[in-house]
Amino acid sequence: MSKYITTPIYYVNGEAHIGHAYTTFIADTLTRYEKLKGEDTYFLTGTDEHGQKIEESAQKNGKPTQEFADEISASFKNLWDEFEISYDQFIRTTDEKHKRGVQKAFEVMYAKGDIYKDFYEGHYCVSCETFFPETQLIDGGFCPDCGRSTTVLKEESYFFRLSKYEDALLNHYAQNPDFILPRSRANEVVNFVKGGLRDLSVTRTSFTWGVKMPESLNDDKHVMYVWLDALLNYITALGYGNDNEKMNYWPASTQFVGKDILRFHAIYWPAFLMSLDLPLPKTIGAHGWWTRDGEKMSKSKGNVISPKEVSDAYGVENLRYFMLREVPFGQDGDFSQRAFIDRINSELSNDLGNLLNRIIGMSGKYSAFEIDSVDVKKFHEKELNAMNIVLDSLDTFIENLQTHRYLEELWRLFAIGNKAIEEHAPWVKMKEGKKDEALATVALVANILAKASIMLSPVMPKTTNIIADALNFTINNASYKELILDKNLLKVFTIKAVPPLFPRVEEPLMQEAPLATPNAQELKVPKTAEIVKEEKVEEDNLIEIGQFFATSLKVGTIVEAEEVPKSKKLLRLQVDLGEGRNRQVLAGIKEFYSAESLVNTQVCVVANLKPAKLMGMVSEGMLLAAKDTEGLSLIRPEKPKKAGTPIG
Ligand code: ME8
Repeated sequence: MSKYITTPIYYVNGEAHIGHAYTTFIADTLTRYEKLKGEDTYFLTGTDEHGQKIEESAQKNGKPTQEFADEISASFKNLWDEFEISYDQFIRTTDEKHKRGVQKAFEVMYAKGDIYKDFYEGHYCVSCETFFPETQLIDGGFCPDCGRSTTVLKEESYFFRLSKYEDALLNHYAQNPDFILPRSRANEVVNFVKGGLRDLSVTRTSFTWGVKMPESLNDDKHVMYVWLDALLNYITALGYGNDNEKMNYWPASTQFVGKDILRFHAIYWPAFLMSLDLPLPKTIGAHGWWTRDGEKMSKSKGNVISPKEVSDAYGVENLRYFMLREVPFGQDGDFSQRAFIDRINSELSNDLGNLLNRIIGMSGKYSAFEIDSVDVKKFHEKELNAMNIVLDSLDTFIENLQTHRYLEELWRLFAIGNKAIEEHAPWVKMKEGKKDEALATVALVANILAKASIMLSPVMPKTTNIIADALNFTINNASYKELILDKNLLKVFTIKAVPPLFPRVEEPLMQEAPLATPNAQELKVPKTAEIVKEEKVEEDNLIEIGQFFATSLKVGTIVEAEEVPKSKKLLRLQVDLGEGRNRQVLAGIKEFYSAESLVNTQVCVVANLKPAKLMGMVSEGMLLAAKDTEGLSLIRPEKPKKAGTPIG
């Protein structure tokens, strides 16, 4: 059976960060693994380019929307090309073929009676491109997913009869326990559906940057809801609604998503497919988040790490290994250079790199680099059995998407090799005149390395090719069959020396980038280059008085203040802005002010910032402060003013 593997299509509102790289690395690894096994595999990735969020990002950047989308989409594609991601297709939702496919799907659902026209009134979060019922809003107005403020929209809209598919979905989850992996994530989806599904608004009239309605509906006031448009990419890429050329790959075998978009993929997507009478994907694999100081890394928060920067410093294959090994699939992980360096030094350099160097060295001394497996079975049956048990166990781990367990088990092979060398001490055997035994140990380890490199190749394709080259074989489906499935040993060959594959890393190779969350950004001491850049921006970019007044500055009285546990920088303040309720403001000023000293003092607050979440808490404003080399000082009114007094 053929395999079809997908990543989410990434929004073009900012460049890729390591969260996107992670999803793409896992999908690439699984694709390479399936291809190694000889499966006919198709791998799709791409970019999601419609919707209000993209329109707004383009405006902010002063570019026409399509031009902006072209640039960011190309930056994703170029990065994946530089990383040698083995995708078969890079889809863009602005591709004409995709748009036609979406229109076709809309027509099919409409003809079936699954789409109807009505009115929608609700709270809409532009950042998440989602409506939320009032009961789900935080403090009556803020988005439950991202904490930003929502806007009330009343629109004529087409609706998809999601409610109709409630039972069918529940049935599908019950009968297909691997539909959502890890299985622990399935409960939240099941509970959400059991809570009742409302029909889904699938068109918008408030903006125009989207796929147009099918001509047959003759209703060009509407454009498609971005999630309907985006989800359908997985079939339009295969020619749905056009030539159906690659529809033989459908249903997908594994669709990778971050847990943030599991609901869309495990509820809406299968319901759309049922409506189109298409089979459902076998598995939706939902991984956790890469965080920074405990917060999800995201383009809109600006706290991201660039995959290019990391790969330039540490190498892309080391990065792939680290990301897949460090975090159990489905769980969150904090990106730490320390942890990364530890894994490079101990697992890659010591366990793998040194083992290879040791046998190259020994075979050079004992047998002029010739390696012969002829006596391996005789002297190392125990090790061969242990090795085969490990090799046989690996498939289950990767098929269950447990990449960390896969690599952990794979590393047992190197432990078997290292232990065999210690126990059998070939240098002693040589002195005792037992050359055949010494050479058998060296050959055992060469075989372990060969088999391990085949299985490691989906994660580290280039590095393992170098190892295979040293061991005089090629990693491909034929060698997979020969050495892994048939459990054969290497034929006689001459081993080659290799350049150091994993140089030890003594100290961090990247400067720890400053956190760019709103508060921290405000408080950051600019480096000289930044000052120059900012001054230049000021010169080139004078603002109108109206732009200044777009910022609502107010006097606030701090009513309560406390430290945020586990945060070096943050204080949590309750600030009275004369609104009848206090605002919670998280301010990065802990190093400069004690919580007690702030209570009952006045500050200047930016009062109309979109709320942001810091360390899981909503912050609804920002304090003005000045910082130089001597420290930070809050900006306060010269004389006390009534809370809420406007500044300007
Ligand atoms: O959601 N940690 O696009 P997007 C791990 N266009 N993975 C992360 C991550 C993080 N901190 N941040 C992002 C969209 N990702 C939609 C998808 S699909 C039909 C439409 C990864 O650019 C993760 O895979 O916000 C997440 O699901 C995806 O990027 C979201 O990318």
